[in-house]
Amino acid sequence: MSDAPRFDLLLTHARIVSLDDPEGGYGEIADGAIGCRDGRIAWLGRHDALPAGTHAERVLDAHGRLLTPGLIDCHTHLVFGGVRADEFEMRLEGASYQDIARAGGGIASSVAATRAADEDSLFASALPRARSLLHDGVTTIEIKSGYGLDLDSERRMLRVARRLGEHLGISVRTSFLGLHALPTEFADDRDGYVSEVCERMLPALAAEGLVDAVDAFCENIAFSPAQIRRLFEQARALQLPVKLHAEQLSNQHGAALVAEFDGLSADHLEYLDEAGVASMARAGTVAVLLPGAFYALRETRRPPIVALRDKGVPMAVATDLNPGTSPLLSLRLAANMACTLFGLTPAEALRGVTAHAARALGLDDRGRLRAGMRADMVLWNAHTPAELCYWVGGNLVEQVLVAGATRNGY
Ligand code: DI6
Ligand code: FE
Repeated sequence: MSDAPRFDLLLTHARIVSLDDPEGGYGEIADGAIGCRDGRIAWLGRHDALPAGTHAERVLDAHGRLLTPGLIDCHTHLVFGGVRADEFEMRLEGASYQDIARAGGGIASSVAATRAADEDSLFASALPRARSLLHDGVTTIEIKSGYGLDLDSERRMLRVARRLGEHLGISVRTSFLGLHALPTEFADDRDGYVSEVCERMLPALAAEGLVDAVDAFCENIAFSPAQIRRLFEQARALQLPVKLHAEQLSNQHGAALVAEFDGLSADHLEYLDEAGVASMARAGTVAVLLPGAFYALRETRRPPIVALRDKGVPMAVATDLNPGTSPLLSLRLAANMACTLFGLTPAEALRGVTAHAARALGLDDRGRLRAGMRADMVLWNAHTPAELCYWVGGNLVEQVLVAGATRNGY
């Protein structure tokens, strides 16, 4: 009996939705079991195929409930000072996002509030936002900088992001978004700010281990493809992966640029054209769909879902949680919106918040349930996978496991 498996945790009688299906289906096992050892999935299969003599330190009976990979929010800006509900009111009265940005509001107002906040107060304000995501079964969160726009303030944001991960016992991946907006002290010198970001801020923050990826905002109210190319060249020299806010408000051909640098993802994409889709398909760059921003800005132009699907571009879905364009605190609601507003199927939306979100972060150890993967899993008070996209709001989570352990942080 010496080769009978021994597990730290054995989940029994689960309706497993592995999302590990090359055809793009749910990858379901109706009455499944999963054995975990040392934080990883050691065995997965039909319950009645469990090897004889299996021993487990702890057994959790799922009673037929749905089990999925932990959700992954691969695009957030959840660390910031202040709130911008006033801009919500202005937009309801007819002002556009661009009008507000040009008048000195928008990102600039979050920059002022973020610069004024010390590390502890930034942490305290971000914590409940991160917890909201956790309540939806999120086990990995990407967090961007980009409201500091000077070295010390960007560092403070990234340190807070790391601290949130440690405090909550989840994975946090950081993206440096220095080229998010132009800080007032460089108002007449956009290229000077690009140099500051490329030559000083990025190398310093990367050397401190605070940067997992490099992002930028490619837009006529932000930075041009030529400026972003300089940043991406620096990222390449530092061996850091890149991603990009691309084609959100207009077509700047940002998706082709990030694909040229073998980028992890191009995000937003409402104004993406056929050539951009083709570049992403060639490079394997993930399309990160952000229906929260589409909804909040009352955008009418949708990302080209049919073309992305036809060309086999993997589609992820994220909250874009930020104070301006997407004050959205639920990834499951983002998945619902991706179906209702963009026309994804529930299977696509679920892959979008798991397997494809992992890929958008360059992580190959999570997002699907299979032997060898991290044991990040959610047990839901739901019986069919489509339900996870169908309910609008509410709390469907029964239990969350991070690396095989019940998550702390509530
Ligand atoms: N696109 C967005 O939707 C957010 N950033 C970006 O590049 C908006 C950020 C904000 O308005 O604070
Ligand atoms: Fe964003």
